[in-house]
Amino acid sequence: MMNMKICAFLLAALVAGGVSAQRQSDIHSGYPITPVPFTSVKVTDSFWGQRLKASREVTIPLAFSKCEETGRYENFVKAAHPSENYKVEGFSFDDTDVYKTIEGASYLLQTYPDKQLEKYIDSVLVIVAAAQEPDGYLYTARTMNPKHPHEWAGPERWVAVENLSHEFYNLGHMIEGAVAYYQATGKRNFLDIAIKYADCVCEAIGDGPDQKRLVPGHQIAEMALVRLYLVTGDEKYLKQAKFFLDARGYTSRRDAYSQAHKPVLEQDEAVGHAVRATYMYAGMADVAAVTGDTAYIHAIDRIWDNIVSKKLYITGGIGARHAGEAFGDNYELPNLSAYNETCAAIGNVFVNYRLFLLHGEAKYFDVLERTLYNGLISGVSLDGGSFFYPNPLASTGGYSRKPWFGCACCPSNICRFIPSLPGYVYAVKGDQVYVNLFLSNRAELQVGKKKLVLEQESGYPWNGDVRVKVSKGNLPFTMKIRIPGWVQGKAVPSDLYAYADGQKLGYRVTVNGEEVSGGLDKGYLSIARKWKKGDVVEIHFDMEPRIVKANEKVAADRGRVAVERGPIVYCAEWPDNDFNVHNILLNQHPTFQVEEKPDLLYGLNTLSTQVQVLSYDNAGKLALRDAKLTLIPYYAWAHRGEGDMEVWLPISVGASSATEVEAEKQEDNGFFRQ
Ligand code: FUB
Ligand code: ZN
Repeated sequence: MMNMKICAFLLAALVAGGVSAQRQSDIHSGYPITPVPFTSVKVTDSFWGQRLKASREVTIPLAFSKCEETGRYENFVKAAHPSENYKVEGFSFDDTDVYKTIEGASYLLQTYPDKQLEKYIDSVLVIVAAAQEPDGYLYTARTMNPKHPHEWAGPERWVAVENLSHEFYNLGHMIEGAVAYYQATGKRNFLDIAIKYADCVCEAIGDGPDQKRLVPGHQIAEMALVRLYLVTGDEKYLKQAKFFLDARGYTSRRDAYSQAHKPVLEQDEAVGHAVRATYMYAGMADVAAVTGDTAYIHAIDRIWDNIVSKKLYITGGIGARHAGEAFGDNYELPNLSAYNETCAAIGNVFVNYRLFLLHGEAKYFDVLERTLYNGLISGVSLDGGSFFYPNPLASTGGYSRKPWFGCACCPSNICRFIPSLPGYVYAVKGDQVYVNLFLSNRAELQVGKKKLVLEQESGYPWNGDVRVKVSKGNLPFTMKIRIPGWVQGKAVPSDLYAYADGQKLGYRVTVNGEEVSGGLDKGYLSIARKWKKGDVVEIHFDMEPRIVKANEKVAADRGRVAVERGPIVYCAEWPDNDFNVHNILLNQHPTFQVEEKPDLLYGLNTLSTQVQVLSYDNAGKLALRDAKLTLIPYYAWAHRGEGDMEVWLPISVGASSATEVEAEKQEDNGFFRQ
C-alpha cells in the first residue's frame, strides 16, 4: 500500500501542476529526513570546486566523445535499422554509458545552464528514441540484429536477464538519466522513452499468469523504478521495484555472486559482486522509505554492520576480490590485490546516504565521508580526464588511470556522481537542519515553510575550521552539526580500525563567539535557538596526523599502520621517496610534520616522518638507514607515473618485505583494459 505521506506529496505536485513543481520531487522523497537537493547548494569550495570544474570541463565532454568514438551512439543508429549483417560488439550494457553521461550532464545543467549542451543531448536522444522498438523495448545489443544478438543477450528477450544480458540494468540507468534530464530541463523527451521501456518490462515481468518471474542479474532497476514512481506517481513502478527485490532468491538464479543465495530479507552479510550488492541495498532502502516496510531496513542494517565491521577498506573502498568483482570473506582485505572498483565506492556512498536518511545517525556520514575523500575520488584523476577501475591500497607498479575502458562503467559513474555531490551537504527534518559535510558553499534551504540561507566557509579537508553563517532567515530551528568520528577517536563505527593512540581530538563550536557546550546525540551537536540573519557558527576540529591499526584478524594489515589526518587517508609513493616505500619501518611512536604544498598535485598537504629503510649490504647482512618518509593523500597517487605505493606502512619488522607484497598479486579479469 502506498505510503500516505508520499501520496499527499504527489498530490501536491500534481495540483501545483507545473513542471517546476514536479522538478522539486526528489529522488529521496519518502525518507524521514529530507535532503537539500544539489540544485540548492552552490559550491564555492576550492577542493570540491576544482573537482566540479574538472567534471564539467573535462570528464563529461570526454565521456560524450568516447560514446561517439567507440560506437556507442552508432549502436542506437544500427538498432533503428536492424540488419543481420551487424556484428554486435562491446558489452551488453554499453547503452548505459550514454544514459549515465546524460545523467551527469543533467546535474551540471541545473547549476550551469548550457543551451549548447542541452542541444547536444537532445540530438543524442533523437537517435536513442529511434532505436526503441514499438512496444518500448530498448536494448541495442539485441535490436540491431535480433537473429544474432550479443553473446550475453540470449536468443530471446529476457532469457539471459538473470545472467549477463543486463536488459534490466540498462532500464535502470536509462530511468536514472531520464529523470535527471527531465528535472534539469523540464523536457520529457528522455523521460517518455524510459517510461515506455519501463512499461514494457512491467508488462512482461512479474507474478501474473502471463508474466515471466525474473529478477535483474545486475541490480539498479530497483532504485530507479522507485525514482520513476516518485516522478510519475504511477504505483506500478514501485510494485515492480518491490517485485524485483521480493522475488530474488526464489527464481532460478540462486547464487551469492548475484545476492540471490537467500531472500533479500534474510540476508545479513555483504556477498558477491560489490556493485550489484550496493545497488540492491540502496534499492531496498528506497522501497522501505516509501512503503514503510521495516523488514528491508532490518536487513540492510545487518548487512551494513557486516561491511563496516569486516569488509571495509580504510579508504572506504569495498569489494576485495578481482574474481567476481566481489566482496571477500570477513576480514579478507588484501592491499596490493584489492579490487575496490570505483563503482562500488559510489554504491557504498548510496547505501550510507540512504541509511542516514532513514536513521539520522552521523556514523553513516562518517563512512560516506571516508569513502568520498579517499576510495571514491581516487577513481578519477585530478584533471578529470582519466580513471581507475580498481583502487588498490598498494602498488609495485603497473597502475595508471586510463581515459576510458572497454567496460566503461567507472568513468560514466564518475560522470554522474561528482556533479551530484552538492546534494550530500545538508538535510532537513522538520525544524532540524543537518550539516553533514564541510565545504564552502551557499545553500538555500526550506525549513518548514520558511526559507533559510546558509553560507559555509571551510578549510576542509586541510584544516578543521568551518564557519556557517545564517545569511537569510529569522526563525527557530536546531542546527545539527556532525562531529566526525575521526574527531571523536572512532576511525570507523566498528572495531575494524582504531586510532593507535586511542585518543579523542578536541573540537570547539561557538555561536556569535559564545561557546556551545552539550553532549552529542547520534553524533551531532545540536544548537536550538531562534536564529537571525548574521548569526555565525564557528567550528574548529583539531586535525592531527594519526596512526590507525587494523583489527588483528585482517591478515594483510598485521604489523602495519595507516596514516590519516582529518578525513584524508595518506599513502607513501615513489616520487616523494628515494627508497622503496615497501622496505621501511616506521618508528614505534612516529611523529609527523604537516606541510602545505600549494603547487603539488592541485594543492595538498603532505605529511612526513622519520623511518628506517631496510636493505641488504654486500655481505648479505640486513642494513638500516634513517630516512624521511613523505606521504601524500591516497586520492592523489599515480599522477606522476607508475610505481610503488603503500597505504599500510610496516611498523613491525616482519611486515617490511617487498617479496611478501609481490606474492599477493592476482589475475586481471580484463574488464578494465582500454
Ligand atoms: O556489469 C555492469 C558493470 O560492469 C558492473 O557494475 C561493473 O562491476 C562491471 O562489471
Ligand atoms: Zn565500474
